[in-house]
Amino acid sequence: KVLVTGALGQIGSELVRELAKRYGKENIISSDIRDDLYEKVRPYSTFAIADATNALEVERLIAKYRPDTVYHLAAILSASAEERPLMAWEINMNSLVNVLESSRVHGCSVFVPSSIGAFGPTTPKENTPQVTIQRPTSIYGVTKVAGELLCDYYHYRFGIDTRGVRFPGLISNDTLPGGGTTDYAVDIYYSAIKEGKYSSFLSADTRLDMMYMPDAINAMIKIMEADPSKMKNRNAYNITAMSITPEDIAASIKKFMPEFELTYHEDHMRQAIADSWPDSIDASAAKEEWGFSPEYDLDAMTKDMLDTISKKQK
Ligand code: VAH
Repeated sequence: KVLVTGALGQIGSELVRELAKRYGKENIISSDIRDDLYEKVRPYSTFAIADATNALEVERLIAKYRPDTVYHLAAILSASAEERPLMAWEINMNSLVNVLESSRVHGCSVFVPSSIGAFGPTTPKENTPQVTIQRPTSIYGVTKVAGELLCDYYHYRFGIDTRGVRFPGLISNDTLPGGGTTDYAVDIYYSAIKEGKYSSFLSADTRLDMMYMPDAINAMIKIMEADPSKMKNRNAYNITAMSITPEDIAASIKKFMPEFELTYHEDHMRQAIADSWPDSIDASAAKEEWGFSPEYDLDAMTKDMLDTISKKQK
């Protein structure tokens, strides 16, 4: 059995669907603090409303359904976190402690996502190593580094099977992201279809690691099925599929929509967050230790995004 917290979010809704396909919907439990997007997961799982920051609700959920694996996706993303730093710390950290504690008691394996946001301005920006300086300047990054360390601690101190990856920006067409710095890379495709143009809140030369959601979902399942004896890094594997700028995405969209126009209106807060992150990270450890291999490059992602969104708009 698998439990997904934050199941109605950008990653969760697609992960639940893929898990049901592979393991059977009767083995999937999805939870979120609200149920307004419940329809997204209803056909693929048993849904339960739960506030992951409430220890008793998390314990009740895990004690009732006894999952073997928990994918803990409930969290506040970087831009929203920067607006409400203390709330973001409480949500991201208290929910993680609750999931780790109940998983310790019930012996669950735990997947916890970190992010390229776990790096800061003093981290090497090009080909960022798996093990390097991590002094993030966003509260989101602080919660990601603290999360990586807490997951390592639960593994070494209590023997809990904790695993995780550092996600790049994730691009998807099922559920919109909320409050992320890389959300421009999702919005641009919807706007291209709707209006034939887009105004980016990150500047033209802002280079960031990105990945198409199907590759992220495959990586999340692959790492939890991997042979743990080969895993040296465990909780924070760098993974990425491409290192791109808004200009790169616009050039790719123009191959399918030649009239597409990209303009800019900088959002200083999200620009400052993006500028503190690496330009490109080194994913060789994930490739060597558990066979990570993304399939979508920029043009393949662009084609699939534009096709899927235009079908949804009809
Ligand atoms: C965010 N999409 O923008 C998330 C992610 C690397 C970016 O952590 O906050």
